[in-house]
Amino acid sequence: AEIERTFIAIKPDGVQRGLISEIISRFERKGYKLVAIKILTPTKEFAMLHYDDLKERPFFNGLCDFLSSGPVVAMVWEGQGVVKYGRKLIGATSPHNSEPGTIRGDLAISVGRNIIHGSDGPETAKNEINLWFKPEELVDYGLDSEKWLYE
Ligand code: DAT
Ligand code: MG
Repeated sequence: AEIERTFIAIKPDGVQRGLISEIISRFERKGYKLVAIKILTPTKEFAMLHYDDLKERPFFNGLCDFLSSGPVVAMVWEGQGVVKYGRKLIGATSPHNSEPGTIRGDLAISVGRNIIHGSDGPETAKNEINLWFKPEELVDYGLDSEKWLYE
């Protein structure tokens, strides 16, 4: 697997519920590297851009109202296979179906309050990183732990 980057966001419910450090620690302990992070309240227009693929869905308006209702922690995480495996750490979209051990399985109940977003594929990841971050906000650096994480 290649070293790649994915966009992860802690939604307003995750922030309000005090789950920022819990969520960050799951990615960090796995071995992924945090290369960008900020906290902001997105505008509704920005939320609509982020969820543009879902604009025909009946829950789109409520979803965009929700994402723009308070602070969101926006992040970029890097590592081998992080796009796909990040989705595994997060769990199924509906917490009713998310396995225990996943972020949503352990920490959420309702689909509309599922606390975290993660890019669903490599192309989406690139687009979402470009939407949420300027290139200079992404930090290139090495971790000494990498030699213990990768053969
Ligand atoms: P995911 O966040 O797992 O990528 P998605 O991209 O299909 O899921 O949908 C984006 C968000 O929209 C999801 O995290 C929660 C909300 N959502 C999805 N399906 C929903 C539904 N049936 N009812 C209400 N909200 C829904
Ligand atoms: Mg999605």
